[in-house]
Amino acid sequence: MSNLTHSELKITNMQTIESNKKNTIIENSIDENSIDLPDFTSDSYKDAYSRINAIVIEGEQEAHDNYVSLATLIPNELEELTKLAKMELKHKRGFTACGRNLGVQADMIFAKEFFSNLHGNFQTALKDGKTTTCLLIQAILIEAFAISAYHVYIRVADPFAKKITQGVVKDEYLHLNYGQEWLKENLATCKEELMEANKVNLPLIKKMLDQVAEDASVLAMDKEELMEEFMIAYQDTLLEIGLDNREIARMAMAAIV
Ligand code: PL3
Ligand code: FE2
Ligand code: FE2
Repeated sequence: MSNLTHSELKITNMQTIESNKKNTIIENSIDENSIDLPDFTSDSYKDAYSRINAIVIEGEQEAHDNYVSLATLIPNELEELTKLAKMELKHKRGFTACGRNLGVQADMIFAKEFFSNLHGNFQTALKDGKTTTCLLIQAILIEAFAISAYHVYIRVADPFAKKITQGVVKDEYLHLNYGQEWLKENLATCKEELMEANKVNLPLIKKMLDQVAEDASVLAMDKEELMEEFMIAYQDTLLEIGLDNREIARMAMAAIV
């Protein structure tokens, strides 16, 4: 595997200068790091990647469009929202490069369909001027989904994609934080809408997770881990917004339907 070549080279160099004991430690740590890493060149990997990569590319494009739309609902924050939207296009370019690097053609038709329900709900809320619902869908649910998935992916990604994804995930926290702070400030007036939007859209996130699980497992991403990471990110955010444990538990239960 190409990511081992550099490390193996390093060992060869070190063997001439380091003690045997030290080399054993270095070799063990390399074994641990490379354990369970998939073969990035296999047909099965590339086939699964053609859908996962498309989902991420489509997700980043839709995130861009959603922040541009949000600026029409929160016009006094046009500048900030434009900044977030621009980051999403940069993410899209990054993940497009990841697919190109592996020689994979992204299945964009599959990805559009994957997002269609959530996309529809965002568009309806936008038309009705429901800022809270739009923010919950994009800045909380989608961003928490992205953050959790990217974290799990970073552990098993090829070296090129790993670097890109590490850069992206830092930005996604800023996006999640944006939604979190707006909802926190407006909690007194938006709680009811927040609960309703969660009830409708959290089950969609769960469904999307179920749908992506099989392809993700080919990329060595574990479904349980994806779900755990998502729930941790989501619960943390709701707590920061100012909801209490009982309200959060009630909201999380919406996923079990
Ligand atoms: C928000 O800025 C972007 C939203 C993107 C949605 C992400 C969905 C993640 C699905 C699982 C992907 C695993 C990561 C693989 C990266 C090539
Ligand atoms: Fe993004
Ligand atoms: Fe984002």
